[in-house]
This record gives sequence, structure tokens and C-alpha cells, in this order.
Amino acid sequence: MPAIRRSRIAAIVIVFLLSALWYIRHKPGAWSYQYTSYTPALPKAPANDGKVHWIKLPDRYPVSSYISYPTGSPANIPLVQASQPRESAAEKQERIKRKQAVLDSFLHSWEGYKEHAWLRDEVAPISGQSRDTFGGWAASLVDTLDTLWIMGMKDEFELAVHAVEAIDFSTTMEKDINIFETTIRYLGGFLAAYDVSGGQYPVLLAKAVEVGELVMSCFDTPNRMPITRWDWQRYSNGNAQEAPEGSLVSEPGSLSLEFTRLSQLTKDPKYYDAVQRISDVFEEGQNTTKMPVSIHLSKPASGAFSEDNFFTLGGMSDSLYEYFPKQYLIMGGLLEQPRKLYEGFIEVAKEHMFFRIYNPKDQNLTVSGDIQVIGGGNILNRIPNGQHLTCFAGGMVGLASKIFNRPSELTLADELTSGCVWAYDNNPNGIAPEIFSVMPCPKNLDCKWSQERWHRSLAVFHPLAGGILEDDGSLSERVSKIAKENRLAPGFTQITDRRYILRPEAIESVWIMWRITGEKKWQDAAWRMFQAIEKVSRTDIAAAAIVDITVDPKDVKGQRMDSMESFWLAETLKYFYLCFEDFGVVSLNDYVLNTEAHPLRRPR
Ligand code: DMJ
Repeated sequence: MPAIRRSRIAAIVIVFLLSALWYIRHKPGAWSYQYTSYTPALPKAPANDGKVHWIKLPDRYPVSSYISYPTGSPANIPLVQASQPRESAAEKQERIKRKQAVLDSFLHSWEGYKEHAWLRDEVAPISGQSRDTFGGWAASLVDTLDTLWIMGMKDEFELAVHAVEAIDFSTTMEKDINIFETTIRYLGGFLAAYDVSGGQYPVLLAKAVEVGELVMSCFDTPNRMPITRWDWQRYSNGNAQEAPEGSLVSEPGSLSLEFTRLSQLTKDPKYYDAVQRISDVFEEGQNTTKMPVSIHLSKPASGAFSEDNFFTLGGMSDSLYEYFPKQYLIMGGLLEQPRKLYEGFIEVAKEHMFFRIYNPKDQNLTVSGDIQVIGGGNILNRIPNGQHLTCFAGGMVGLASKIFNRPSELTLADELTSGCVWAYDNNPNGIAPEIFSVMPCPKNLDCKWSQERWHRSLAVFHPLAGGILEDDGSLSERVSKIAKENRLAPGFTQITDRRYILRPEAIESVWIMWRITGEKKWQDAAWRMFQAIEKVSRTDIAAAAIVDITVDPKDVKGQRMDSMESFWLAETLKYFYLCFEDFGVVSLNDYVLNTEAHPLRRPR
């Protein structure tokens, strides 16, 4: 064969092979990925800075084969958002004014952080000191990156992106790294900043990989379950590791979104593999507990659930459940498991945890309470507590009602969110406290308000009433005095934790309901809530958490604590801002937000 013909054939073969490779890499659904490929850098050699550094060691318990990522094009998931509601010129003006007010609040706290705590985890909003509370890796800065982009502050964003290059995740003064917090705030923060800025800043993905690699070392255990409070120096010294005897379910259960997105962006399957193993344990365990909403995953080492007696959607378990529908979204609907997990638990929550409450205006309000299982598993004792933390439930139920096509549950989502708005509106400063007790209506029975019933509940349940059962004619007067002295509005029977620590869950659900329904009542609720928080929390430097949010408005400023967690800038103000922003900005049809409000791109 003449040489010229041979080289032509060789050229054709090469072009064919390259095209095939290109197709395999870019075929829809495989790793749904819209940016250029990224090769993670190997961790740098420890710096000679006198500090102890984490060293990545070869896996002692390597995975024999990775769990395969489902192939195919993303499923046709129903749209989440309503179309943008029409507004008059006056309404638009009002909305822009509100948005600007949120922006001003954000800028105030951001400037306070920049001036007093740059590159530290948190600014102390009263003393102006700085604190390291999450590893000392500039938690507020990383947590805030995507908010800066979303609020249109490109210069500030670039300043922050430049600064994160210097963060060294291979060392920390913490003995144990909190894997959950590190994942939701840092890994989630970098991934979302990378996603919302359209992949233009590769350093953000590089930092995500740096955090991902660090965190992956806690999975090097015999059954690949993570050590959620991880002694990184013990690992670096070459000690064998084992998953702990017990862990709170929200901790291993809320890593899935971030790790899946990291695999999608790097095309490295190991991160997805790591979290999918955890989800498999949850699936196996879902029906072995007394309820599929256990707060304890005991013995992750053996992959078993504990014989838990206490169940809640509040602290210690919350985001595990929040992540079921969200994991379905980040997987483009290609995996049925998260849907099954959601369906398994939501029926139980509806039956036993969610309850309507008595309230003076007879509104349909629902609260997510706690449950205690006693008597060998036969008796369910409902504890009618509302928590600020459980206020995420309205948004979760709303999102799931859309994507899993459960339209009747949109009303439930409305009621759950309205319950939290009611708790804001009915406290002296317009803000809901951390934990409070309310009056549950009996199922399928009359839920009509009666002052007398409220008084009786106070008499029985309020500790200062000492369980007054007999009414000698003075009951009403006595409990009214207790209610007044303890600043309990009609419908509340106790407030056991009176703090407001700048948490986002209520406004999170309000925002999701606003985007799902386009009903203006949610925007108005958001505005009331924002003004209330702004009024009490703003300090000269930033914004402060409040010890007792129920004190008289004229005294409430004396209740401010010298603390501002990074979620104020990452979540609370972002949700407020988005309530007054166009529907196209962070559309829920395009993004899924992690539990720290970091928007991750859904596969297309
Ligand atoms: C945040 O860190 C996250 O929203 C987490 O899921 C719960 N706690 C805080 C906010 O309250």
C-alpha cells in the first residue's frame, strides 16, 4: 500500500477514535457537565510553617469497585417554579425598594466581616473581634462567595475568590474536623460559587477538590462509613480508622448533594461512590427502626440503626430528610432511591409528626413536632414543640410535591410554612424563638379556637402553673398572669428556648413557596420578617444573634449576643434577597440548594 494512502487511513482512524472518545465523555446524562474538564491537583507537600499538616495516605481499605453512576439523559422532572407573577409599576418599585434594603443589610455585615475578621471564620458583631469556629478556614468568606455573585457584586466576589487561594485546608487547630459542617459550608460554598459564576473561576473547583480530598480521608474505614467528627492527625500518623459507634443521622446523611456534584464536575466517581454507600445504609435501615425518622444512626461500623426512641425533623436529623428530594434533583431523576426514601418517611411524618394547631384566627397552620416512642414501641407520645430548625419542612414538602407530582401536599407545604410565619408574627418582636410549645388539634376533629382551652392547656403544661387541674374560678386569671409574665401570645403554651440566632429555615420555606406559587402573601411575609430581624439584630459592625427574642421591644437590643454565624450571610440574607429578585435568578428549575443555601446546578 502506498505510504500516502496508509497515512490517510491512519488519519481517518485517529479522527474516528477521537470522535468516539469525545462522544463517550460528553454523551448526555453520563456526568452531566457543562464546563471544561478539570484535573484535580495532588495535595501540595506540607508547608514548612511549623504547623502539623494533614497527609493524604494510600487507602488502607480501598474500594474494590465503584458504585456506578446511572447513565442516560436526565429524566423529565416537573418544573418547580410558577411563572413570574405580573406586577404593576408601583409593585415593582416596592419590590426593588425591599431588595435594596436587604442588599444594604448584607453590605453592612459583609463590610463588618471584611474590616474586623477577614480570613477568619466569623466576625463578633459587638466587640469587633474575630473567631475561628469551623476549622479556621475563613468560613464566612467561603460561605458568602455565591451570595456576592447572586447579589451582583462582581468586584467583591473576585476579591474573595482571590483570597480563598491562600486558604490551607491541610492544617487546622481543631483536633476533630466536623465533616458535616465542613462539607455544607466549605465544599458546598466552593461548588456553588463555581456553578453560579458559570465555571469561569477554576480555582473554586480546585478548592472544592482540596476540601473533598481532605474529607474523603475520613471514609477510609473497613466498611467505608465516614467518621463524622474526624481526628485528622491520628489519620495522618497512619493509624487505622473505624467508623464510630453512633452518629447523628443528619451528619452522614447530608453529604450526598455536595459529593455527587463534586463527582459530576471532576468526573471522578469516588466522591459519589462514598455517599451512595451511606444512602444504601439508610435505605436498608429505613424500616428497621420504630419509625423511619430516627435521629441516631448507631453503629455505622455495622451499618445498623439504633433502637431510637426519639424522632424529630429538627436538629440532629433535619437535613437528612431535606436531602432526599434534593438528591433526586442533583441526580437528574436518574436514581429512584431518594424518591423511595422520601416517600417512606413522609407518610409517617404526615401521620404522626405534623399536626394542626389551635390559633385565635382559626388559620390552617401545621407544625412539625417531635415523637417519643414508649411502651416497647407501641405508644407514640407526641411532643407538640415547634422549632425554628423544623421550619425548613414547608419548603421541603413544597419542593417534593412538585418534583414527585404530589399536588395535594402543596396545601400541607403552605400550612407548615404558614405555621412558622405565624410564630414570627405572634411574638413581641416579630421573630420566632428557637423552640416553643403549641396546642395540637386532635386529628379530624374540630380545631376551633377557644380561649378557655388555651387556658386549660397552660394550666396543665406550663411549669409555673404546676399542673392546675381544678378550676376554683380563678384558673383563667392565674394562667393569664403566667402567660403575660412569660410573654406567651395566645396559642403558645411554653417557650423553652428563647434565642434567635439569625437562622434561615423560616425564610427558606417562605422563599420556596414564593417561587412555587407566585403568591404575593409570601413576599409580604418575607418583608415583615426581614424588617423585624433587621430592627433587633443590627449592630455598628454587623448583625447579632439574640438571647431572648420575646422581651419587650424597647429592651431587646440589650439581648444581643456577640455572635454572627456564617449562615446569616450565606443563607438568611440570600433567601430574603431572592424573595425580591426576579424568578430567573437562581431558578429552582435550574438549581438545587444545599442545606447551607448553596445553589448547585441541576443536570440538563
Ligand atoms: C445551617 O448551617 C444549615 O442550614 C443546617 O442545615 C442547619 N443549621 C444551620 C442554620 O440554622
